[in-house]
Amino acid sequence: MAEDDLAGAPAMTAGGALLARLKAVGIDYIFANSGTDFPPIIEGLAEAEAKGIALPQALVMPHESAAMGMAHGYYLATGRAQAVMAHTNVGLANCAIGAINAAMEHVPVLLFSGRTPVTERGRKGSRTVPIGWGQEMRDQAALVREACKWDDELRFPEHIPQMVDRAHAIATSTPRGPVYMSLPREVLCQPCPTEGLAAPATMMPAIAAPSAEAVAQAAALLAAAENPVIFAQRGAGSAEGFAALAALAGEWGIPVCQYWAVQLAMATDHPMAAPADPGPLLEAADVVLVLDALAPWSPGVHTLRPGCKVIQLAQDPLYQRQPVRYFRSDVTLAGDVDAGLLALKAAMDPLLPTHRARAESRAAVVATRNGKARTAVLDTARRGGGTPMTKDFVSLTLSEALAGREATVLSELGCPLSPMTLSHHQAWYQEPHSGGLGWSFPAALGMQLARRERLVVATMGDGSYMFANPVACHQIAEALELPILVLIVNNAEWGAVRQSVLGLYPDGYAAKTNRMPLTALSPVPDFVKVAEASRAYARRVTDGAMLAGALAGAINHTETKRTLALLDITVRA
Ligand SMILES: Cc1ncc(C[n+]2csc(CCOP(=O)(O)OP(=O)(O)O)c2C)c(N)n1
Ligand SMILES: [Mg+2]
Repeated sequence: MAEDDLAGAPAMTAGGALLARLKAVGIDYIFANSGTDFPPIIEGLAEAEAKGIALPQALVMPHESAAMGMAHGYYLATGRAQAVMAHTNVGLANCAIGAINAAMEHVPVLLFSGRTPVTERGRKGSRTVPIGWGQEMRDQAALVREACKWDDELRFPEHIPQMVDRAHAIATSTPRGPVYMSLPREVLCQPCPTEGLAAPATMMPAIAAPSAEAVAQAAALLAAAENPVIFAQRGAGSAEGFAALAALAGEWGIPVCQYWAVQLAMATDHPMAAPADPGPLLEAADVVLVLDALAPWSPGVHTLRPGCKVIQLAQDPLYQRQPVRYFRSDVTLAGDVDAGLLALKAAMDPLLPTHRARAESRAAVVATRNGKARTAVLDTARRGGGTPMTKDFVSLTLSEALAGREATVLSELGCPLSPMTLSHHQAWYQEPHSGGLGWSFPAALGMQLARRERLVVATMGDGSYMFANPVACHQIAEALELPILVLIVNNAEWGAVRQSVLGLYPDGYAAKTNRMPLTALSPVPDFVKVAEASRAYARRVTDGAMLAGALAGAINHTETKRTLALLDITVRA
């Protein structure tokens, strides 16, 4: 549109137009932490309200890490990308860990932050206060560029519809991930034509799918294998993918190893669900199917048999953003895991009659082996119920408390997966492999926002709870009435860091100290009081014998009183 064409056309503040366009492409929520760059956005919200223009719901986020975590959780629950808006460079810096986590997990997020005014005077929105100079950056997008698929700056208000369309289409194209757009204050203050703002998106995402030939090649390899194995880390993509994997593995007698899983690909009590240790499986494997696994095993410890063929299926099966990742891939299938699994199953089904005898005898052997291993895991977990408890005991007891409910459990150094009995594709989420801690509390809030009827349980270490900016998260839970259940598995330390020291220096000086340097968190804060500061239900549990009752009480609270419940559970270091 030429400048002349804009004159006289119906218009609104560009800040409001941006929000209106976000609504049109399907954004439900804007998780926002505002600042002096926001007047045109806030004015736009009010203007749209006054003019009856549909906008996404804008929610106040007292910390940007919560905004990113909630957008992440909301996407995991719904498959719908959301928007985060932050204040200039400083707010964006607080979004960086969330962007790194989102990129790792292929979670699309439309990330925006203001740009300090470009002009010192003479324009609406020009600099007025010293931060106008103080927040200037030579390359603001660089703060998140490594994590983002695309970034650009809004230069003219009339670019808003096409830029939003492009941002959304790129974020939601495979491999999905965050995108970033910077918003200079003067541009947001300008009028933007309203015509077409509510029109459907002009750009559709590109969704990759493997070729039929590649799928047939993978199917032939798996069907002919003596000892096939499946590794899965990021789930099976959807309920359909989950069901397809359960059927495929069951019919063909293929063990499924969920080593360091961040999402559930197979019910933990499925006969083909193997122990999480890749070692014994790889010793025998002649064909391996890797389902969206960044590091399906640890090459320093586990080795493939000579001649073993590897098939990798994922949105980005070669993980192209990672400089170093040398897992072989003889057949590389790029696309969504659920669609890929359905295609693979369809290609393998006709081959089954020829191979049925071998598949059935293998299934019997694998099921017996897995059953024994699972019984041992559950027995060990059951024995961990003293004072203090083990994490495995907490996990088993939580799982028993959730029986019969379609709950979602998150774990960030919280409850381990193996002692749980979980059976649907949205039953389990662990912190992203990027490891930016402080993720599970806000991600659970985002999931609860999307699925208000579901029981969402965020389990996390005491360290992870503190990384989450818990005061901000409790404020959000109360303000938005999000009745999640939070379990802090509290060992008063950064146990993972201590374990890592013991792993590298098992007989070293640090191993012999009473209190290992840089790992202790005592004196631990009174987390019950932190939760109570936002009027949540909160209890401490120190004795394993009391845990089942405490969980029942907390779950009952979330279901009847509909506010957050927190249990601070003392576990062994
Ligand atoms: C933002 C961030 N800072 C630091 C780390 C390093 N780190 C990894 S695990 C861990 C300890 C987590 O402690 P906690 O949640 O209490 O679980 P625990 O290890 O005690 O089981 C730390 C500090 C990280 N992953 N992310
Ligand atoms: Mg800890």
